[in-house]
Amino acid sequence: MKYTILSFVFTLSIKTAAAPTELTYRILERQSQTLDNFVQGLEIFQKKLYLSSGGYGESSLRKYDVKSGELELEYKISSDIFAEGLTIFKNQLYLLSWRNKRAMIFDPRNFNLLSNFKIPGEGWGITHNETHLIYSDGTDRIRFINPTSLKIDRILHVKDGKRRVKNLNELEYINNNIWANVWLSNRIIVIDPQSGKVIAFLDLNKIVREINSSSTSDVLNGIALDSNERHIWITGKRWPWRFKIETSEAIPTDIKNALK
Ligand SMILES: [Ca+2]
Repeated sequence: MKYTILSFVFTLSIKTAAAPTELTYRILERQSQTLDNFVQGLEIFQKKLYLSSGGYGESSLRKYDVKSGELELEYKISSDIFAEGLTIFKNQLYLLSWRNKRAMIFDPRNFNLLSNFKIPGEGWGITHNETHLIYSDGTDRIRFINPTSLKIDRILHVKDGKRRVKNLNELEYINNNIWANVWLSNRIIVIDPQSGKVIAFLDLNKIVREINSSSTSDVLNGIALDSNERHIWITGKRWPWRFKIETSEAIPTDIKNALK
């Protein structure tokens, strides 16, 4: 009897403290990428791939055709700005700066600079859901910006179990969750946007090892959802390739609910 109770308690604690689910993937396609792409932001909008490249004096916005992979448009960012993540929301392109405490708004068609607004600290990665711009600052914090007032409505702290996950970098909103690169990690994590819990992850160690063995590339960074919910482009800073991958099924709702 005692054993039964203990074993029940043990099973329950395992369930409530369940580890994030590992997603699997397969590579569908690879496209070559020039090594001057110091990738900070990656997003697909209307069959074009938008990429922001960082560095002082070398930051730029680039637009590639998704199908052919050809560069169609480039805009050089002012040399005092280190460009970070980007996202396109309601036909406006938002670009973060790393340490200027500013985000810029561009017309994605021609990269005309429309305006800018203040952010409280560093900018790293940015994405959006249907109502908010969502960005990271290199800590465990993810902020939700109201796109009308440009004020911060909510701050989420990201945790894997009890551990805070810092260095959150490039982001992508996929299937009602926030996918994030973690700076210096070969994993992409999947975050529940209500609780901040890491509910799944994708281990890209194999791709990173292949890249590192053939070039002097930097870390994994860049996630862009293609038109299909399970087709995702991933890349890294100064990587010679970007990869289109297909991930395993979206996380089942019962697992997601059990983790809340
Ligand atoms: Ca992205």
